[in-house]
Amino acid sequence: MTVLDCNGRPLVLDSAVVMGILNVTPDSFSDGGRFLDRKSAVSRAVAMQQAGAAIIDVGGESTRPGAALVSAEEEMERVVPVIESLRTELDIPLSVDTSKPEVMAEAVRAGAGMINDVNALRAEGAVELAAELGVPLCLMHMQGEPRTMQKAPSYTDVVGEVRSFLQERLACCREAGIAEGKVLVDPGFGFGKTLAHNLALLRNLHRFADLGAGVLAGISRKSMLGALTGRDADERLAASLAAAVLAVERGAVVVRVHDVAETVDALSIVKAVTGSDE
Ligand code: 7PJ
Repeated sequence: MTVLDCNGRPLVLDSAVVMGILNVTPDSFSDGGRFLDRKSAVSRAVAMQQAGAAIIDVGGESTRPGAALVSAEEEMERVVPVIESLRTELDIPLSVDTSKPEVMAEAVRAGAGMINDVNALRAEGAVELAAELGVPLCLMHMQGEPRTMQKAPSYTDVVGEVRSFLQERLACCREAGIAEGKVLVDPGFGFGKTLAHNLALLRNLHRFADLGAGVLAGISRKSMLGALTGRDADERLAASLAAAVLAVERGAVVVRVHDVAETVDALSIVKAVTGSDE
């Protein structure tokens, strides 16, 4: 049995699980900032738990292409009170989607049980801090930075390069004393990638499974699905479910999604057919 101890709450990864996305940003593209207010953030998270989410990912910094930078203070004001409330209202673990060490520290103090960093702990002091905080981590690959990453993504071998990057970040964590079993890796769909890059990564996702870390995939409602279907973000449910199923078939153990109930249903079919719990 694979269990991550997320600040006292277990995340069981014997079969693929759903991470529900809770954006607490005023400009987040998929919920338009409607959940900024703490009470509605909490009720949305409770609904995601009831729908079968195994963990809720709380993010206060929009990382969509071209998004404005947010100060650590502003980000903390957005996420810390929400994490404090969720810690008492929910039973499942919480993760914090941040790249800033100050936010990581405050969020874990407030009850977050995982650090999900789209920058893979490359900020000054982040690896050492993560080792000290002791919670599980998700290391994501990104080429460039959110403001400019979609301008000219370029790779000669996208799968090999993303894999090497994650391997290097895992080694860095190991050297800092972080147990390998505590770390998830994520190729970072849409973060400095063209449609062709994203498709190559999804097609070859099984190649990340042998890095010695669980694989997390975040494809829900992303623009790669819009490019393939011609649909706006709020009409990408079917495409998101197909992507989640394909990712889990290729070894993903966590899928980060907006539509929790639907994804849980889809994954129950994958589990029944592939026997991924055996
Ligand atoms: C991801 C994320 C992702 C991980 C975002 C969005 C953009 N964290 N945070 N993986 N994406 N680990 O949800 O569209 O793909 S924010």
